[in-house]
Amino acid sequence: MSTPSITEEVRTALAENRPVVALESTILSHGLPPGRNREVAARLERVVRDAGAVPATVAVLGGVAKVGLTDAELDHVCDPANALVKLSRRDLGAAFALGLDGATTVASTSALAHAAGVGVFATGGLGGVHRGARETWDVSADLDVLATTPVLVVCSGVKSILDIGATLELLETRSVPVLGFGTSSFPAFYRRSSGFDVPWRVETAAQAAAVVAAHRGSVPGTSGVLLANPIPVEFEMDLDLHDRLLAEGLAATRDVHGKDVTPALLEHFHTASGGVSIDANEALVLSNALLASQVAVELCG
Ligand code: PSU
Ligand code: MN
Repeated sequence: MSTPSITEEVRTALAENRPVVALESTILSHGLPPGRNREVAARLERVVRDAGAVPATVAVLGGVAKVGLTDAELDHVCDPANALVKLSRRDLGAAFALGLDGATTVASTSALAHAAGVGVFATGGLGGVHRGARETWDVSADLDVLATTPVLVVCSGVKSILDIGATLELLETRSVPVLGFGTSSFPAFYRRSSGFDVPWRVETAAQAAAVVAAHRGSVPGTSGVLLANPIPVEFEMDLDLHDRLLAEGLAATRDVHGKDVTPALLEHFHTASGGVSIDANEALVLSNALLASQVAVELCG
């Protein structure tokens, strides 16, 4: 892969071994409503800076992979009039060659961050194995990229719209270590616990950083690490509301396929919850950006 276009600020930080945190753009273009997405983009960058790291939001603009976006570029990514396409890792070559504007998922953000030399990445929810994957084969490329790309991904687990047990099994098969942050249960995005255990639990950012450093330094292979951080308690979604939205969302998107599935489900949650899910989504992604920054700081220490 040709080297992405890296902003001066990010390039300098990397050269000086200062902490950098990658952020994805699909959550902005396809995961949050217009207006709110731009506010969240700004808050995410602020959280990272306040924690002593440099934010590097990733997107493809005019066929060029960007690691670090200017304010004007963030405006562009967040404006629905620009209709950014959702780009997973396999779509990057097409986007480059055709000169497209696109938003990057966990898979493509991880790949581009790694290519730029950024090893820590914060997001909301990871893609995973969809319910019914036995028939549809719908398994997010996020899992495959995490298995082959040495980045730390900090997220709030995966949504219960997915088959969480199968997702965790696949992460085990593909040798991706999963750490629970202050929890022994894998989080389920809007809910703090999925009921499935995590293999490892860490209590502090320093501990998480020590695991990442040991994994990178002394374990053969090239997989990433998943650090699963539960949604802040005060934003955890009420269980009944959650279960209702989930049942309705799965029914409403039965005929949606491919890369449209995840955005359609998110849209349903946001509309049907009257915005509760948007507040939850923002709270957890900000919390993940903070934790990722703290780990990035430790890794540079
Ligand atoms: N899960 C969420 N919010 C999101 C996504 C997933 O709760 O915004 C986005 C991420 O960018 C993730 C992508 O990488 O969806 C996964 O899409 P798919 O299932 O099509 O691989
Ligand atoms: Mn899919």
